[in-house]
Amino acid sequence: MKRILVTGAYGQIGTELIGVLRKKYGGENVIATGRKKPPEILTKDGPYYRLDILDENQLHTMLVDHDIDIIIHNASVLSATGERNPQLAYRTNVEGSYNILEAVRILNLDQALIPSSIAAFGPSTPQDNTPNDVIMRPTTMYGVTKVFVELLGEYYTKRYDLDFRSLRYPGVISSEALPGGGTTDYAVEIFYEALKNKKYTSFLAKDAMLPMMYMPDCLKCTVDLMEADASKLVHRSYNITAMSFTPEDIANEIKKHIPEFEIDYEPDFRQEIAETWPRSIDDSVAREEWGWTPDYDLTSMTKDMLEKLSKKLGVKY
Ligand code: AKB
Repeated sequence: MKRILVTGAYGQIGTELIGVLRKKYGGENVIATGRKKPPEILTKDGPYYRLDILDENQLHTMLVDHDIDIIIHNASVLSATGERNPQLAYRTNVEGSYNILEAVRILNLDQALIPSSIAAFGPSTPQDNTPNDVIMRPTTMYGVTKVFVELLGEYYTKRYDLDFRSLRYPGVISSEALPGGGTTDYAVEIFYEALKNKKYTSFLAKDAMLPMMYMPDCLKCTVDLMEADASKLVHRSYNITAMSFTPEDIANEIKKHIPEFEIDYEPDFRQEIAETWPRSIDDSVAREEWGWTPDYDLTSMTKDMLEKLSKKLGVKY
């Protein structure tokens, strides 16, 4: 059985990914790590350790002591926080990912899966149905660090035969842990506000269309890429998507369940970030090379989100 270490385990994706991996690989074989005190969900079925990815000695010791085969490196500063604090984003995303790749190389581990993002694209990228292989000149610090991670990982694959894999996550919608510091976070906040207050003020404009995905699909593509047969992978960094919508589209979908829900718009600096990203992306390369297909669209995601969140918040609609 493979032993997997996940960084940033208490984040939006990590929190749910740990549960899925522990079910498949066994609690003791999935090591959750992060810098904060973990929520109970991360400690009940397996180990959680404090880990600072900028501390190379601590990182190497942990990988050796726990006999790790695969690292999923989720710790990352996202787009909005990255614009507020570019230096922090640089250190965490660039130096952190470099430390991970070096550790995998030196210790000869089986695989490093380091997520990228639609933020790796920029204003000169075609914004509709953006292809997998295309010009990438992002204008945010987060985007710059993600292009770096993709290129460095691919360099390590070519130069050292290291098994690097990456997914360009779109905005991820989920009901368990909240996202933190991203431009697509509105698509989660809107559900909490719709259930609690029947009203939401969007920090993106009404027509800001972005690629998105529901958490079950995000977990599926992450595990599927990790488990994909290496001989089938022609690429190493993959576009991945399930749907594209605007704040107005999702508000209209929510209104089908909560007719009195209202939305207004006060775009802030995150709107400028969104305008540099694709409106929709073409994930046919992931579909061809390792069989990716999403299960949820806007309608099924909205229904499921409202059901799950209303139970969690104890609010009827
Ligand atoms: C963000 O909005 O920064 C992230 C992302 C798309 O990578 N959710």
